[in-house]
Amino acid sequence: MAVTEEKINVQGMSCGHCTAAVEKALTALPGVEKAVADLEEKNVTVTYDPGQTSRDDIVKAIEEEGYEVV
Ligand SMILES: [Cu+2]
Repeated sequence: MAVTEEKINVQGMSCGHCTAAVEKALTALPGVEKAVADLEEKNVTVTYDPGQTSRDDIVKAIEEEGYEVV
């Protein structure tokens, strides 16, 4: 199965707990292999199978954690 890697800009992450929360929420989604949040760059790089999870699902999971996708 082909996976895709996408960098998503996230606003509101202010410490290591925030990046951990975002990473945890995303890796819990089906088809997400890897999620690496970068506090300084204010983004998260997600490696996922677009056949199982869409970008919209990812955005929704981030927003449900209380962060904003820009
Ligand atoms: Cu925090």
